[in-house]
Amino acid sequence: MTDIALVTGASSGFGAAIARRFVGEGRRVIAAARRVERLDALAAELGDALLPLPLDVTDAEAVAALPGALPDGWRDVAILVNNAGLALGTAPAQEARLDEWERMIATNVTGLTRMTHALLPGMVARGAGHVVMLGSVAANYPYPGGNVYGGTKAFVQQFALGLKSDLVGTGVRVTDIQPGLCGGTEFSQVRMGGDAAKAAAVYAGTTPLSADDVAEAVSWVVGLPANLNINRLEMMPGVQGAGPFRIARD
Ligand code: NDP
Ligand code: 8X3
Repeated sequence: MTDIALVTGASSGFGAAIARRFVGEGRRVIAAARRVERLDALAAELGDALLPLPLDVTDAEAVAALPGALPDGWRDVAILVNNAGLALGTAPAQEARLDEWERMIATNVTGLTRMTHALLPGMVARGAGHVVMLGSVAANYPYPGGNVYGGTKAFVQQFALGLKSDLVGTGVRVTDIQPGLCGGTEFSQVRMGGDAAKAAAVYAGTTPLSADDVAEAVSWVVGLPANLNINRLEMMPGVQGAGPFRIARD
């Protein structure tokens, strides 16, 4: 019996790369996202080992019903990858849009929390499982315009550590993967409201991480012996580092 992984946000970027990597390693993957045609394309590429699952993680009822709604043979989810998430905007807090802040919280915090709440009891009952979060370096290092996005990822980090504490002795592992600058996904397109030039400028003149780098990290943490839990894994490209404090002078 192969492990079943449920990956949220599998229609793009990290989620699609993780789904491909897991299927390549012999796992079966439930690929969840809102853009069903993307998931269908992934299923056409990867075959029966991938089950497309139309899901909006901000839909409380759909997430709560998920464990019972999965088809027979797909219910024993051993690995949950809480990857669905987004940043919206780079404006300073005093100029930011409240609806964008609320959408980041609804997806990155509330959606991720509900997914975990829905699938964790099954893992504990089976005495094995792994919850992998896609956090960010933004949890650890503030930067101008990162305000609520960084706040959501700080929640993810502390939630993951809290889960780890609760789950001691249950056989369920928890890991927060914290990537830095990563190109080749739709993250910056989404953040810049679809402005392709602004999104491209984020990576201009750099060699950032790739989605495959992140998938490799996820694959590594879940493939480790069951007695070994990586709590947090922070990863940056060589071209990135933390900046200094900002000081306004007269
Ligand atoms: P992408 O924009 O390429 O992918 C985001 C995925 O999330 C999409 O598949 C999207 O699918 C899904 N998603 C968004 N909202 C929802 C929702 N309400 N319900 C279900 N799925 C949703 O971004 P990345 O792959 O780059 O990012 C993935 C994760 O990694 C995010 O949590 C992000 O914060 C984090 N991250 C990204 C970094 C980067 O530099 N790229 C660095 C560090 C962390 P759909 O629209 O089809 O629903
Ligand atoms: C995405 C990485 O540095 O843009 O989480 O916040 S960063």
